[in-house]
Amino acid sequence: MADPAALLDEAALNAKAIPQLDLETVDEGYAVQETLLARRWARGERLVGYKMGLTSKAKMAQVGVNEVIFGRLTDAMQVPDGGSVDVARFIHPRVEPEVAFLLRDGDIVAVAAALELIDSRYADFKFTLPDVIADNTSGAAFTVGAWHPVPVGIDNLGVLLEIDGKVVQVGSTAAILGDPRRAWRDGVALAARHGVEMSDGILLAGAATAAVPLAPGAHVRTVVQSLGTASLRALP
Ligand code: OOG
Ligand code: MG
Repeated sequence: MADPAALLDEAALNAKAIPQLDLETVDEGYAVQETLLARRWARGERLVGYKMGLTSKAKMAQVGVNEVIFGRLTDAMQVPDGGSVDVARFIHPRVEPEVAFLLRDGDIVAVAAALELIDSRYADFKFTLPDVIADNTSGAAFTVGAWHPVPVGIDNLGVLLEIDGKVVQVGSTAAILGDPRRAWRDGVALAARHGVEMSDGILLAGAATAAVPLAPGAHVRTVVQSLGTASLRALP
């Protein structure tokens, strides 16, 4: 078989879906993710953080995979808050509301509302657990709102996702493993088991609601109670 990391990399670069790889194990998935990222570091991209995936029941149900996963965020994936993103670069982009942590030396130093744009490189957005891990957990782009000091409780904050001013998803940070800080703790442990130290940079805790298709021209905003907003516009 062709190098799975090369297939995934080219699928993303050409915005052209590929068939599922049918990798067999989680370890194999993370090994392919590592090789995929190595191709991006070689093109000059830089690591800016990490993302957790499938930390809520809504997300697990949407994609039919029931395990928490982690991926990497690069500088090329970051869109400034209120900025624009060319969705023609993606295959079948979806957007979801996130809570972002800023990590320094293994501690959380700030928190923000965020948006994640996911785009499975697999046809029909269908994959197994090892395959989605290999695909850097469908990561495509993200936007982080203004950083805030960490409020005392962040385990039950209301979350709204709006498209063109209309609310399309409603949830609570409680949906994220009961508390987004648990996504951080579990994420650090999971990453460590796979040889990755998740101690500095941005960490997306995983979406509290299902993801929504992102169409050209759409204006997307999330509001997280006490944490403010994050927004982006899909270019027409
Ligand atoms: C996998 C990525 C999941 C999240 O927030 O749960 C994720 C996918 O849904 O394609 O980013
Ligand atoms: Mg996500």
